[in-house]
Amino acid sequence: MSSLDKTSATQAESVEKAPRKRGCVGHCAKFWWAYLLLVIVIVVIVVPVVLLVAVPKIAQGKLDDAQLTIQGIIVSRTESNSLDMAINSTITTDGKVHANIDGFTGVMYLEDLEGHVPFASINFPPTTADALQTVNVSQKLEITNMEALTTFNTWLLTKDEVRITTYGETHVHVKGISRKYPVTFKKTITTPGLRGFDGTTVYDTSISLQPDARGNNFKGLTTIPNRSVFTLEIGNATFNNYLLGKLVGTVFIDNIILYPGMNNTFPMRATIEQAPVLGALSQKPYCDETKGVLPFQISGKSVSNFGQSLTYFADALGSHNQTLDIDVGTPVAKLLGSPVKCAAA
Ligand SMILES: *[C@@H]1O[C@H](CO)[C@@H](O)[C@H](O)[C@H]1NC(C)=O
Ligand SMILES: *[C@@H]1O[C@H](CO)[C@@H](O)[C@H](O)[C@H]1NC(C)=O
Ligand SMILES: *[C@@H]1O[C@H](CO)[C@@H](O)[C@H](O)[C@H]1NC(C)=O
Ligand SMILES: *[C@@H]1O[C@H](CO)[C@@H](O)[C@H](O)[C@H]1NC(C)=O
Ligand SMILES: *[C@@H]1O[C@H](CO)[C@@H](O)[C@H](O)[C@H]1NC(C)=O
Ligand SMILES: CC(=O)N[C@H]1CO[C@H](CO)[C@@H](O)[C@@H]1O
Repeated sequence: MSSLDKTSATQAESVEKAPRKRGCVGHCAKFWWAYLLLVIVIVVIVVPVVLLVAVPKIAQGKLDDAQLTIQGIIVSRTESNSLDMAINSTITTDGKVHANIDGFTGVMYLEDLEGHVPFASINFPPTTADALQTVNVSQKLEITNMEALTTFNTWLLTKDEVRITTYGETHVHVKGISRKYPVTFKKTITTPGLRGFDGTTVYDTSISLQPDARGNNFKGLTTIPNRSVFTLEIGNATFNNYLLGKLVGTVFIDNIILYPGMNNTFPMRATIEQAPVLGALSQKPYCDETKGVLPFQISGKSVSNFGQSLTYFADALGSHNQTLDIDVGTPVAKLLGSPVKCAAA
C-alpha cells in the first residue's frame, strides 16, 4: 500500500466521524430507554452470570489446582469399634484468590479400589486459600464400615504405595462477595505403604528347652521398618508361625506402636514346637550353607489392645505371610554344646 492511499483513508475516516458524533446526541436522547434497558440487562443477566457461573468456576478451579500433602497420620487409642485419627497436612495454592473455605466432612477411600467405599470420615476445619495452609485435624473416628477399614489396612500393609482420595462438599466465600458458593473438595494423594514390613529382622535370639511361665521357649528382638507416614497403635499381636509350610507355633509381640522410620524395635517371644525346628536344622541347606538360619513365615492371628480385639488390624496382618530369616542355629548350638549336624541323606 502506498503512503498516498493511507493518507486518503485517514481523511475519509475523519470525514465520516464528524457527522456521527453530532447525530449521537439526538440518537442517544431518543433511544435512552434502550440504553437503560441494556444497562439493566447487563446488571440483571451478566452480573449474576459472573457471580453464579464464573466466580464459582474460578473458585472450583483454584481448589482443584490446590495440592494436598500429608505429613503424618497417627492412628491411636484403637478400640474394637473406634479409633483416634490425627492428620497433619498442608494445602498449597497459588494464593491469588482470596477466599475462605468452610469446614466440611470429608470421606476417605482407596482410589484404586472399585466402589470407592469410604473407610473413614474426617471433619476438616475451615481454611483460607492462602498460598500455604496447615491443616491439622485430630478426632475420634467411629468405625462405620469395618470391611472397608480392614481392606484399607491390608492395602497399607502389603502395598508399595496407596492412593487415598479425600472427598467432600463444602462452600467457598470469595472476598468482596457476600454469597457463598458450593464447591467440591476432591484430592487424591499417593503415600508409601508398609510393603509387608519387608526388611523386618529378628536377632538376639535365645531358646530354652523348658518353656517359661507363659509357655514361651523362644525370645528375641525384632526391628520392623515402617516406610509409611502412619503411626499405628496396634497393641498386642500374635502371629501364626510357619516353618517350611507347616504351622510350628505362635509368635507374640506386645505393645506395638509403629512409628514411621527404622527404629521400631520390640521384644518378641514365641512358643515353638521343637521337633520340626531341630529337624529343619539338620537338613541342607540349613545345617551347612545358612549356618542354622531358618526361613520362618509369620502371619497375623489376633490383635488386642487393652482388652479390645482389633479385627481391622488382625485380618490385615493375617492376609499376608512375612518371611523372617531367624538364626536358630546359634542359640541351639549354645544349648546343646555343638551345632546340629547335617543328617545322613
Ligand atoms: C503434627 O505435628 C506436631 C508438631 O510437629 C506433632 O507433635 C504431631 O505428632 C503431628 N501429628 C501427626 C498426625 O503427624
Ligand atoms: C501441624 O503439623 C505440622 C507438621 O505437619 C507442625 O509443624 C505444626 O506444629 C502442627 N500444628 C499444630 C497446631 O499441631
Ligand atoms: C502362609 O503360609 C502358610 C504355610 O505355607 C499357609 O498355610 C498359609 O495359608 C499362608 N497364609 C497366607 C495368608 O498366605
Ligand atoms: C535409631 O536407632 C539407632 C540405634 O538405636 C540410633 O543409632 C539412631 O540414632 C536412631 N535413629 C533415630 C532417627 O531415632
Ligand atoms: C499386652 O499384654 C500384657 C499381658 O500379657 C498386658 O499387661 C498389656 O497391658 C497388654 N498391652 C496392651 C497394649 O494391650
Ligand atoms: C526403612 C524405611 O523404609 N524407613 C522409612 C520409614 O518411614 C520414614 C518416614 O515415612 C522414612 O523416612 C524412612 O525411610
